[in-house]
Amino acid sequence: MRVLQLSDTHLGAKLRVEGAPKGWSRHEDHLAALDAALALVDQVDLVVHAGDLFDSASPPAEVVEQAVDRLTAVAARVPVLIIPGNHERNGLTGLLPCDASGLTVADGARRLSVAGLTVGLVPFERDAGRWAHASRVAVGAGVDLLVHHQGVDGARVPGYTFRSTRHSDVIATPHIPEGVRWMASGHIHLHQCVPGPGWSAVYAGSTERSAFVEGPQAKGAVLWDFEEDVRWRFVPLGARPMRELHALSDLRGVEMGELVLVRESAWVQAALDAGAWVVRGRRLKPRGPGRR
Ligand SMILES: [Mn+2]
Repeated sequence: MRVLQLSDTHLGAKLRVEGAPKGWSRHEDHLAALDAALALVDQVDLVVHAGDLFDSASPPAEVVEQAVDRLTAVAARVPVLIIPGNHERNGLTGLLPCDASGLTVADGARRLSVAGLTVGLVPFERDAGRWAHASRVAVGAGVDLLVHHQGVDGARVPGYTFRSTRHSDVIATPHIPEGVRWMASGHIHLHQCVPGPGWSAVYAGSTERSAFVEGPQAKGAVLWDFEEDVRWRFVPLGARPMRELHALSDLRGVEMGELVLVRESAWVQAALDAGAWVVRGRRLKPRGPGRR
């Protein structure tokens, strides 16, 4: 059994950009990244989307329509399972068709057998205790794969490690039902595998960059293979390059259409001349003594 895992597609995300062709919207990049991930459907028996399909709880109608077109087209070929992330605080059943053949939209914890696998689905929860309760419902007598949208203890992003002791929505071993071995996780945009005692949480990461800090990160999806051994691998896919300008010399190697964060207005023209699409950032205030 082969499974395609993607998450954090953030359809409908907006960004104010100078230098891009008229009418261009950052949403096009997120849509292209979703399409690139879904193009892997030929290689799998099941698709799971681990949350944050949309960037907002009330995405524009045309964005919803584009998502529905794609998900229903894929679901006509192999089953598609999707859960809401923290960006979809009103759930997804009001936005996506729940009667479309092959598409399962789970706004609550669910356990189901599909494509020869038993899968648990747990939507994002603001509180790890609530997540623990929901995951027990989703796991029941056991699952091959638990799909969720949550930070797990030990997960990392640049300059930060998620800790359940610091944030009430971060889950750790005591929250994870016994017997759960593999988790297809969403929420954290940096692809990674977080190993725990007896379990592993595999984050596919976001399919497109949604912040400049994600500039150096590879973006893509995860392909799972459930045979006698369970194996997974990250498949890097295209994403628009992004960088932050700390000095004019950082413009070296900028690609045409690269998104460049510029905090010094005096540098904007040089960046545009280099082919960059410019995002203006606020100047950072110097941190002196006595300031925090
Ligand atoms: Mn999220």
